[in-house]
Amino acid sequence: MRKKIVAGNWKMNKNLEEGHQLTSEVVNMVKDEVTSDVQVVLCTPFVHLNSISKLLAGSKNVMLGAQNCSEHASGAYTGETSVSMLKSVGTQFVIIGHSERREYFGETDALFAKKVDAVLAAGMTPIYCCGEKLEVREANDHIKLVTAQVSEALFHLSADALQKVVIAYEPVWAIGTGKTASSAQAQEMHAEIRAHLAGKYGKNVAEEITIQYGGSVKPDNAVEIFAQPDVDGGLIGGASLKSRDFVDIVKAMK
Ligand code: G2H
Repeated sequence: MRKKIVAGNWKMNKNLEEGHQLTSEVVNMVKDEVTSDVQVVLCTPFVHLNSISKLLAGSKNVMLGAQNCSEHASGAYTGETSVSMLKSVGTQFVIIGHSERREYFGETDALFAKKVDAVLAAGMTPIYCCGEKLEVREANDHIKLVTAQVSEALFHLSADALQKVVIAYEPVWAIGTGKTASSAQAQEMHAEIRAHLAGKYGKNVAEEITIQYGGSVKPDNAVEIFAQPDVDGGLIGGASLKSRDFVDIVKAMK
């Protein structure tokens, strides 16, 4: 049985005090209300990780994630954050390949492959994001593009290593726009990604990989999206900034 994981991606939001408050609310609500075995991850800004890690210490199923990392181990890389730094403050997950990193910071699949290696070598879980822009979907090239993103960043891994990776499918046209993929569009792409993994690693390995959906997930659309057989959780941006909305989304993952 693959793991169900709902992760909040706070992006560049919340100062430290606000982040502590949001974390405490989420931890308490999850403890009181979440009965399923879903794992919850809070991907906070770097500067909050150390102190939020302490707030999560007593929580069984709320874990800590970062939103990026350097591909380098250490050294003269001004402004960068290494995987060992992240690990040393209790980080368990690292988002890699988010479309905002692709679009605004020029990051490529070749770079993501290195970052995935660094995260795995440090003993953390990469959440590797893939997804197409609107013009790619309109040209009906979305499956080709997304499966290529998966191959280029992940297919150098051994089967053992791949099984430690989480994939997040996030159609770019649905990110922060209020538009979501329909549950059928999400299911179609998740099944295509899983078939692509199976083609390289075999069906048994592919069946073990958690594939999250991301892109304007809200409490009122989460139930239908999460009910799809190949959707194993969500990567939640805007709606993760309010504890009530985020925990309602977590509860939609059965
Ligand atoms: C996609 C998602 C979180 P939102 O970027 O990764 O954000 O839910 O705001 O569309």
